[in-house]
Amino acid sequence: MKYQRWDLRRPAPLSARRALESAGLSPLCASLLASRGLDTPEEAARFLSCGAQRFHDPLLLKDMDRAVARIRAAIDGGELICVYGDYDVDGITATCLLTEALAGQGGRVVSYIPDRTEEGYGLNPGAVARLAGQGVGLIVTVDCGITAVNEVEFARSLGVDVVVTDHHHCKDKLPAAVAVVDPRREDCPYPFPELAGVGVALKTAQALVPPGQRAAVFQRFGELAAIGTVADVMRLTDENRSLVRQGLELLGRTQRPGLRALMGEAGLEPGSLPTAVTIGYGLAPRINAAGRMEQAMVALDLLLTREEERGEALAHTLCRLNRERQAIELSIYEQCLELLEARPQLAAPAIVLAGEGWHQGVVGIVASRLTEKYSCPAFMICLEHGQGKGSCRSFGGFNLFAALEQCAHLLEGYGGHEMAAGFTILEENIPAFREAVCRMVELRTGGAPMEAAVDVDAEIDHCGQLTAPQVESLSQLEPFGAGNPKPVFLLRGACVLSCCDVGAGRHLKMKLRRDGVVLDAIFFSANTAACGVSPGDRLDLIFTPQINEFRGNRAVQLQICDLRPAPTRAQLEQELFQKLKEGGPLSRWEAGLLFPSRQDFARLWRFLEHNSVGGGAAGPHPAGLRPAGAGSGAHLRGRLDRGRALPAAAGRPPARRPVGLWPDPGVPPRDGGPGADPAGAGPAPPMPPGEQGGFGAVPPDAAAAAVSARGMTDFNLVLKTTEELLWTWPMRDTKNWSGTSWP
Ligand SMILES: [Mn+2]
Repeated sequence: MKYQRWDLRRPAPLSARRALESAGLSPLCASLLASRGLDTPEEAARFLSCGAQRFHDPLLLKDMDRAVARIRAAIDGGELICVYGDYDVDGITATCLLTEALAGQGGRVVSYIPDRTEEGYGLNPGAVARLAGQGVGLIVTVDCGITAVNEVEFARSLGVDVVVTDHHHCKDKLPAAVAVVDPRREDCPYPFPELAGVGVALKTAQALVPPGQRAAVFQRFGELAAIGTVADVMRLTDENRSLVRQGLELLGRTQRPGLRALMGEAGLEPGSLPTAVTIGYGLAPRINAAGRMEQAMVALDLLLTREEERGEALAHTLCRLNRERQAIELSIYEQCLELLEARPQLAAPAIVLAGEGWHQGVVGIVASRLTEKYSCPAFMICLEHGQGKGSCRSFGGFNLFAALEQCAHLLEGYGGHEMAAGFTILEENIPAFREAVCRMVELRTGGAPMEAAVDVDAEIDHCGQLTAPQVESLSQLEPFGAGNPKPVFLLRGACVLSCCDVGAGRHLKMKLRRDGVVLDAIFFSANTAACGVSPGDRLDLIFTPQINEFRGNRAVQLQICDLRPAPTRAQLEQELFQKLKEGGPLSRWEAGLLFPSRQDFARLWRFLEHNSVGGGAAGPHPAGLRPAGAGSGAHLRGRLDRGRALPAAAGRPPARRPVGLWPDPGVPPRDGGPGADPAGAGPAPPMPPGEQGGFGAVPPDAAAAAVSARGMTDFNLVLKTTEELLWTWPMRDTKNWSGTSWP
């Protein structure tokens, strides 16, 4: 098992799913969106829409008017402007974007990206002085600058104005720049604070032109904005969703030779449409490699160049740098594993490691890998001459920026986001820093180890839902990423028909069956031995459904995220009963499973009639059953009597059963019929072979038979479950009662 916890979202009410379906969404999409809280057609439509109307007015950004005025003046006055960026993908794309945009407006522009090792992140006095010496009159920052209070002051003293555009968290004091554009400023009225650095750069470029020309600016730079936004792991909702979705289309037909060559190197077939995954796993690591290996300008040149051959050569160089980066990363990662295995006390509650000679550019990725392996936040510090430069990655929602803020007295500097941040620290402060960080993590978790958890969107009621058109319909939710994760569904009790290892034993391939439907499944980076899976096993699994194209055949394939043995029916019923008692929500499938069958109920009824009527309690009681009269039996009887009496009183024939209360196994899901199924209880799940057919002959002790046939451990459980369900599920809705034969 990869995750200690599968967090199944609270199932959405059936009515919400129905409403989304009648608005034209497929049942699979509807169940996904509804369980993510987008449970009205209006909200779903607002989320899904990604047209131009989603772009907000750039002038809503605080200070944008001042930024535009100063940049305009520089362009008109022929001043030399420097676009000052950053060495990560967001920073590089932002630099390219604003450099081209200002040049396109007739500006004299140079670009500057600081060296990661020599200079570090953000504005620095050395660079400012050099730029001033080159005659730069205006520095426009992208993806940095929001904390550069002293550097902006210094630039002013040299007669250089600064316009800050950034998207990082603001500290108490803002730099005294001509303009400070940052959607995260508290006094910024912009409706969407989650833009990437490149998103803010795009907004600046758009603000420089009249409103009628802003769409054209997007056409020209949209692919850059999409790359930086995805690479910086921004939330892909609201404006970012539109920006990335449309930007990906532009990326597919980009005229930048470098990007085209890089997509080729990353294995994207010519003519196929890039996705957020293409960026996240194909383009971003290669562009990032340049900055990590102190050659960020290679990546900037790759984006800027208009020459085919040069684009190809630069793409080649980036791939080489990326391979070098991978080798260095592996060596540091292995050093860390060795250390953590030798001293396990260092691996919890937070990892804080420091080392000499570590490569500053790759420790952040090593930190990511450590958080995954050890399920806790990781802080990696590169030491040199008593000075440490750190990169950290979060786990389990621990807010890094807030943590660093609280440790500010131990740090020389810090900045970043909740999930990823950087800091500088003196070597002598590291022990105190480690202690402080560990205490903060412990405070958050209450001392318990952090668990690897995964959010599961919804449970599959019936595998008949997993058809190719249904699965294809999920693509309208793309692009997936932060804030809009890939759909993950839960399937319980799938039977393994066959399984084998593929890809040199690295991946597990299976054929599964449930509800009479056979499905292909693949579990990457897992095999039969590691999972202990063999044919005939019953599994619970979480997965993302995909379409697998093979020799022109399009078939549904489940890409498994995690799996575990399915509990036995008896275990499951106990578990579900507990959940029901505690007031937890039941999915359709769970309710179907828990509801006593019609036969169970009949036997129970007869048992109560024979043993409980009159309070005399004649006859033997099965183990644990309370004498009738005062116990649950009496409640149940009263409830059943009321239920029985109502339809008759309304002048109908005596009720047979409430629709949906005792779904017969094997009945297809009742997905039609508005108004039916008020309790949301679907059909009972199929019983595994061997557990079926226990209801044929009625033995003398019917109650005991019901117990053993359902696998319930004692009669009391049947009784209590029935009673609990009668009270919990809406039986009030008597209009659906029909038929005649109560037992
Ligand atoms: Mn950024």
